[in-house]
Amino acid sequence: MTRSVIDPITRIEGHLRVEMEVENGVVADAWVSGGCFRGMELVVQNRTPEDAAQIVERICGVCPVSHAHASSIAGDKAYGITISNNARIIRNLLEGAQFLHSHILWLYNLAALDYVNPLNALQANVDNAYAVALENGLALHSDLNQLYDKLGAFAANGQLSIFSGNWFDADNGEAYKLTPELDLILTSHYLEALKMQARASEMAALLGGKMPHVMTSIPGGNMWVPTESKLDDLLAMAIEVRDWVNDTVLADTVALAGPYAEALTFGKGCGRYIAWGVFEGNGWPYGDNYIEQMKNRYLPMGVLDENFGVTDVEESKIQEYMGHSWYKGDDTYTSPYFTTDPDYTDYNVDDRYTWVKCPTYDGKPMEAGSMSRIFAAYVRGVPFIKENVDAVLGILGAQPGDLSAFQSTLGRTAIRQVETMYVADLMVEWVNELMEAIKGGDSEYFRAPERTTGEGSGFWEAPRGALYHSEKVKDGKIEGYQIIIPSTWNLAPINSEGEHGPLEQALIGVPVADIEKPINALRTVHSFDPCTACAVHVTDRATGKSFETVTS
Ligand code: NFE
Repeated sequence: MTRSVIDPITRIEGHLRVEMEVENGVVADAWVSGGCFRGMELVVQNRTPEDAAQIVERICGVCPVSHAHASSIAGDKAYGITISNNARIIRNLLEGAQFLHSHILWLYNLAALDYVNPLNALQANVDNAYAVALENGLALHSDLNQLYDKLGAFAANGQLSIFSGNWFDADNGEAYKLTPELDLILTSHYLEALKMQARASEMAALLGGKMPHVMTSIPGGNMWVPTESKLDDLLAMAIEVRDWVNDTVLADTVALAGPYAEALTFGKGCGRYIAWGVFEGNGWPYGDNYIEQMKNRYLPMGVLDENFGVTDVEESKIQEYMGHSWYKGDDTYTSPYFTTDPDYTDYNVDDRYTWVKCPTYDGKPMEAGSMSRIFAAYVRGVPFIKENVDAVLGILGAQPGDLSAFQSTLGRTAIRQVETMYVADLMVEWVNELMEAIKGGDSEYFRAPERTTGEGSGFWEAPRGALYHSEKVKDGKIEGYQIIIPSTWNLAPINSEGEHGPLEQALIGVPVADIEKPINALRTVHSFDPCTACAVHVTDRATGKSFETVTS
């Protein structure tokens, strides 16, 4: 038995450590530790819900829009507001722009370097690379000769910058397996992706005043007022990103499936999934029927069991357990009455080893994220998702409807591309929908509060998965606030029943040829697209301002 540790994990957001026990070349046990302590919920105490939506999005620079929206939905509910149809479309557009930014950035600029070695591209025959691209249906938007020369100059310079420190030199049979020609083609997409994620961000900035940390979505709707020229710009950018996405993301991921087929055999995780749903549907409004609203989202809500059976979310089944995290006590709290007293003790995997709390649903660990959303959408019969998921299953040699074929490290990586394509398509549809609504004379974007005392929970999705904000408001001021973040579900430690969290379970069974460079473990971590800046939050009971203290 040997220990293998990756600390810090790079090419993610935040501070994450993974410790594994390796036996006979396979991970036998694993512990995931979030090493960053924050305190965002405290900051919004005694402030207005409008302020809260602006403040809580500072949790993260990758998914601020999702936090603004989950907070705004909680505020809408506390204030008794149903937002206008225009505000619904604009929130969808703003959220969609951020999803595209995040998914493109994650695939190409964060995860791909586990599979693609840009320096190996220098061994390529450029003419052959063109032929390989044509044979495999891979997009050619860049001049590969120019890129080859540029890479040569870059390598000769000796300062490898972001390409240094990776495990490109690992020589253990499981490391980098692409031909130099494929490495060259995919490196061209890596560089194009830098522009495309920026373009998606530009859409968010246009709709939100700036990005990250947009300014326009607040309880009551959205403050962005479209003009003809802004809508034109938005449509042009949405089409540009959609066309690039449709050309690249899925074909590129499929190109990895041959050389890295082994990554389809490990990394399953806990096999249970939650999605709260995102992008409000066009049967608007749904009035007080929030469950119906969540089921009718473009990516609908769903809680999935081991057999992909879907049920509706019940808020009271969400709990958080503290016993393995650096907080006082071993209690389990039930939604929305969570509380937290931070209390750092030593890093000890037999006791407490992370700042990440342990959320469970019905007592079980649950995976959040793109795969959960796609599974929920597939089971609920969303046409685009069904069609494209079945097409990908065909490419993987699996039967239509066999969702279990995705339950692996590379499956999780591949299925996210269906979502990227779906959102890229929807962005164009929503711009057109907004234009039609305005042409039809609809100019309502914002509604004032119906009341100033109330409470509400915003169930929504960030790119990394199910996001929950809950608030209690009295006379227009926040008395209690709670957040559960997607990565908190995925990076959760062992629960009160001794069951490992989703990423920990995914790591167990991963082959490790070299404990110094456990690249399959890194691929598995990246397949979850973790963010520890998002994952760790506290409400300090000692101040008397936590949700639990107020309500009990
Ligand atoms: Ni910091 Fe976030 C997303 C949220 S995940 S990236 O997506 O919520 O922890």
